[in-house]
Amino acid sequence: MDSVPFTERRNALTMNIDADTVEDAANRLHECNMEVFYGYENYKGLSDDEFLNKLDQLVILVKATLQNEKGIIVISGCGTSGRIGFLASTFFNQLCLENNLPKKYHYIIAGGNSALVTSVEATEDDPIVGAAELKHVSESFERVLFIGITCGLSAPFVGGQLEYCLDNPEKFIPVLIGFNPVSMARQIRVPKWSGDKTFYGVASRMEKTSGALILNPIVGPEPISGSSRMKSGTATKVMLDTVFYLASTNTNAKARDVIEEFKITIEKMKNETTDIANVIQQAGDCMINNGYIRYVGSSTFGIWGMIDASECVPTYNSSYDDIRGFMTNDYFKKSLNPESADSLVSPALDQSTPDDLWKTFQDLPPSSLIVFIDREYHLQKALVDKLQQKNHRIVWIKLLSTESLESNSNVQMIDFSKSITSADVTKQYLIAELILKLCLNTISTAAHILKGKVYQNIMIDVRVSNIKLFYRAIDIIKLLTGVDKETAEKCLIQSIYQTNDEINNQTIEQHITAVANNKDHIVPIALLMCLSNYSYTQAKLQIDKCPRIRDICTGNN
Ligand code: S6P
Repeated sequence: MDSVPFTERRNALTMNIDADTVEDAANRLHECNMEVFYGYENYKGLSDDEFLNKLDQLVILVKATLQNEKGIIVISGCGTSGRIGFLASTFFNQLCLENNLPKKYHYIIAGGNSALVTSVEATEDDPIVGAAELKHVSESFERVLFIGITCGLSAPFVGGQLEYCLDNPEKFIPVLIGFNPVSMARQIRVPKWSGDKTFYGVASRMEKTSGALILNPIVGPEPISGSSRMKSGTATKVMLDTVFYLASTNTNAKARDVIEEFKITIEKMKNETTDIANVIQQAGDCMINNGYIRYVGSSTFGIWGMIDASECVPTYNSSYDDIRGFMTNDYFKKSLNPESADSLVSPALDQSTPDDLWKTFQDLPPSSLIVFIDREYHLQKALVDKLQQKNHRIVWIKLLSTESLESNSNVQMIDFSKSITSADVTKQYLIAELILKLCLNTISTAAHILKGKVYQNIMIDVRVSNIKLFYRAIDIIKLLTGVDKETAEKCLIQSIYQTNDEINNQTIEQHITAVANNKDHIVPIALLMCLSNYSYTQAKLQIDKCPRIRDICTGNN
């Protein structure tokens, strides 16, 4: 167990979350969220003194870069890590403009803009592309503070960038954010990294390099194992917001003070557990009955909605339509890096007017659930009324809005506004964003649990779309069936290629490419092949008959 990285371990608090009541599930997820701040086992999470000192050092580096005319801060990551970097750079660039500074923050996400709201997981395995993108964005600057985020200390895309920084110390200061000790960094070689390099090699080199900074507090295993969009994503957001906030404002406060304020507010989310649990129940009922969930928001609140929705596709192999987020203004489009006109851009990037939204929502399946984020509930009242006439369920997440719910309304409100008491407007907004992230993660995660996509606390139906996920899938099959690694890998590969024959002549990269053309439940089929000694064809037939993946593992299929 000790060699399993913290970010891949199973959390003892959620071992049976798939059998919990919705209220208990909401409580368990909240307790896991608080581990980010209070720590896990003997580790102190974001309250660790050594870590907080390093965070204060980073504040000094950011401040210096903000004041340097030829300086830029580049934040990079894959999947959720890249999305959180994008949101931080968007928010703090806005603050730069308000402080009469040019935009000093630049984001890079593996897979480009479309990866912000769709799954482009395979790109995280490419260190060459990562380094080339960093070189490109930093070309016209003399000093670059590079912040590479990879929660598992594993993504080669970020590894290649850190290596490039280490090779060019006169220009770059490399900072690594992740949530494992360096000894647990990924040691697996990837085909595109020459000289047998690994992420572990780069992280070890950083440890020995003066001026390079590694920020890797241990926040403990994810509530759903490996789902780093949850706690690791939260910790990333808190760290970036704390550092950038302190560097942009005239204050004597230290990282500890700001993190404490985040912690106290997040703790208060517990007061809304009953309302959160009600919404989880409605979201679960909606998904079980093939309804859709929609989030409607504007500015960064709307972007958080789109991001939460899009992450369910790779995490639970859910369909693109199950949960989607919509923007009511063009804030998202305006925040994007310019890309070539022919680059793939998701339709979700478009903002929608109330009329557009009605056109899209009028054909929603019966009993769908529409979540209005903060001020959008009142701004879109005409749409709310039309949706209610069609008997859809309406949820209002109230954050900073000062309006109230009409009396006799049957809208389900979760009111966090009373917990957001910070006197500082910037901090109020950052805290509201964090609460929103946690609330949406809780709703979408728990709804998938109710739909049967999780067994104990394992996301069984994960899409095997990169090397990390390929090895995670093998571990899941081994753990749940007791077979050895070779058998697990053999069945997984047969399931990927949809064949009863053994495949021995393909590389891991080819396996990942083959996944892109396979819409099947790859891991559940492989699981059943191992559990019941079925051929691929037999297992596929069985899975097609049994919609609840959880039932395969409990023998109820
Ligand atoms: C996790 C999410 C993934 C990860 C991505 C990067 O819930 O689905 O997209 O963010 O794989 O992981 P890491 O460990 O490099 O931050």
